[in-house]
Amino acid sequence: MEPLKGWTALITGASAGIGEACALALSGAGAQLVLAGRRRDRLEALAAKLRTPSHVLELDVRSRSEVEAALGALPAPFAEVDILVNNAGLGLGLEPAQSASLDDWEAMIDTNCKGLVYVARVLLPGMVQRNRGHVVNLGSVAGTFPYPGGNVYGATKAFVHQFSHNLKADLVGTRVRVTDVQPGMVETDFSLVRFRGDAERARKVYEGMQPLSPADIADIVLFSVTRPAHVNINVVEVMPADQGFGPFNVKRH
Ligand code: NDP
Ligand code: 8X3
Repeated sequence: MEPLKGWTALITGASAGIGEACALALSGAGAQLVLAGRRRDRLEALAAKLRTPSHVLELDVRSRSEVEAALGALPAPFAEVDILVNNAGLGLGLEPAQSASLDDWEAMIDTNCKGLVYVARVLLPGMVQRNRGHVVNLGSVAGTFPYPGGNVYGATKAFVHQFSHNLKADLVGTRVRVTDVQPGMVETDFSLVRFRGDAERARKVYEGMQPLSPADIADIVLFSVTRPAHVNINVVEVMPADQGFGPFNVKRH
């Protein structure tokens, strides 16, 4: 069965992790794809594995001019994007706010917030005009639950949550849907990026527990976009069975 046959999906951050898994899942369901990210070689390798047509788009979502130019000039067969998986994002560092790098904070805001809205803003008019579309934003449990060192990363994901709800408010009455998927721990390159290539530190994040896999998240994205047109899944919060909520931290004197 190919429930997404005739649909075009654009995935940001398709070169790794959750984005790559979403590409495999949506292509498996029949969608043709625009695969966006900075690492062209990885996008091309993924394109070669897909069973549906795809278009590789080398794109840094932090650049508003690049996003506007690239998405405004998609080749005709891919120009009408029905599904946006707004997934490109990153966490950088885990230092407390008073010593964290302001450059890292800016990179997270530029990617997770500004990049996400640039892409959405360019694609939304076409979706509304055609009265057909779905924006899936990758939030995080970090947008709801604080943890030490989560400071700006968590704040960017709180932004994603509220932006998703406000998008939904604007789109009421159209057949353009919005879903905020908020995962807990998923084993990808996320921690490797967060710890600047320190593979041992990244490995330890998932040690002795079973994290979610990128395919688990892709499954949720596929489920969300294949509901009947009148059904909008607003938010999905998902954690590994092995993850829970931290207690309040109290400093006793
Ligand atoms: P990965 O590091 O494996 O993948 C991140 C993807 O984002 C890569 O494809 C990368 O592509 C892309 N990306 C990063 N910066 C940019 C940019 N400036 N322009 C374009 N693409 C960019 O991490 P995940 O798959 O885990 O992360 C995907 C999303 O899921 C993120 O938004 C993350 O915050 C979120 N998330 C992850 C969780 C986890 O535990 N892993 C939990 C909750 C949410 P390239 O480098 O080629 O540009
Ligand atoms: C990424 C998961 O828990 O490291 O969003 O913030 S976490």
